Amino acid sequence: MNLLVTGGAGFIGSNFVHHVVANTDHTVTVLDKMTYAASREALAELPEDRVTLVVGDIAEPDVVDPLVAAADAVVHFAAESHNDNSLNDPSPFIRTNLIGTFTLLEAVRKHDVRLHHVSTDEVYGDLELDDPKRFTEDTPYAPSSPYSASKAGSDHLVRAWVRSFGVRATISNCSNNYGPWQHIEKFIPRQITNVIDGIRPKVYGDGLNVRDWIHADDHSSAVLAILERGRIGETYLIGADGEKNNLEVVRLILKLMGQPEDAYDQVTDRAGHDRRYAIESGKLRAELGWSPRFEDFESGLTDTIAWYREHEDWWRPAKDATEASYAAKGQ
Ligand code: NAD
Ligand code: TDX
Repeated sequence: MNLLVTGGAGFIGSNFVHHVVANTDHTVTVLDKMTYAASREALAELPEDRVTLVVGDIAEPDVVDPLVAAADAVVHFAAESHNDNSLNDPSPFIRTNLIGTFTLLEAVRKHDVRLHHVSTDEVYGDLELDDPKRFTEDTPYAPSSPYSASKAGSDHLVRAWVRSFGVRATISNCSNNYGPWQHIEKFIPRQITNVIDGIRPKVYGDGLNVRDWIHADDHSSAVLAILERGRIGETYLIGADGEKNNLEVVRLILKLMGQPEDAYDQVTDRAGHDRRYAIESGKLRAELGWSPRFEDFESGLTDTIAWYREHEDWWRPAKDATEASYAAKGQ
């Protein structure tokens, strides 16, 4: 197959491209706007006869249409992805996540091309800390932020194009990813690079918010399984039973980096901050036989810390501006 992978120069998209090259015979065309979140380095060393990068915007029909026409399947990762940025300025989230997904849907509809839409557990809103329930494919949508509302809207568009136009699509909603190549605006790489720089980690509010962590390699293997064996029109939740609160994560980062575990600051909370995410991934595991490879968070985090220590050249240019933007909000 020739796969069109949108957002393939981002954190998870680039991981997926490596996964496809290593585990299949497919060729890949990456369509990526190369925003601040993209990196060419993440796609370096891939075989040129298997992977081609096209720089362009998924919200431009003239860019999208011929690429979709030439593809056997589209895997749609491209998005504005950071909640804090969506609170500062929602407009790029509306354009990319909603208009961009609409533009892709019209192209796959016209050319009858299979689509897999990559989404997030944040579309379901949040859970109480003591709620025994986890999110399932049947949980009602209740997004909190402009980012999660735009992703929820994109999911609804995909579902409507499946039902009304017979588009051959699947959807996945995954929990929080960690691993190499994640932009340092995000929680885990922000704190690792802070510690490297001698800055105390910054935890929002009381730090008791829970995220359900999964390694990006496991997200990629799940997306490939759904693309190859998922039932058309279905949604699959992806998660690896990795619930941890933010204080636990920060304390572990500090410990693994040889610092006192209480050497962090508590800072201004995020507006509308979701309390807890938790994924029940039984459908994916039972139907498609998927299971995560990284079940030990501490060892995955140890590798991730080593990776950021070894790739300072990659993240350093973004560090000062990222921290200045947080500092302006007391974070
Ligand atoms: P990222 O911000 O690291 O990468 C996004 C990529 O999309 C970048 O390469 C960027 O240049 C590209 N892009 C942005 N706007 C574009 C446009 N208009 N046209 C073409 N390309 C564009 O994001 P990520 O963390 O890798 O997330 C990828 C996908 O996975 C997103 O759809 C996100 O909602 C979803 N997701 C992420 C997580 C997570 O924990 N990071 C969890 C669940 C789901
Ligand atoms: O400096 C920080 N301090 C802090 O306490 C940052 C950047 C974050 N946090 C908290 C907020 C969250 O409770 O850490 C948690 C994780 O924050 P993010 O890394 O911003 O992730 P989150 O908002 O949970 O969203 C992520 O997972 C779902 C991804 O960014 C989304 O793209 C994905 O859809």
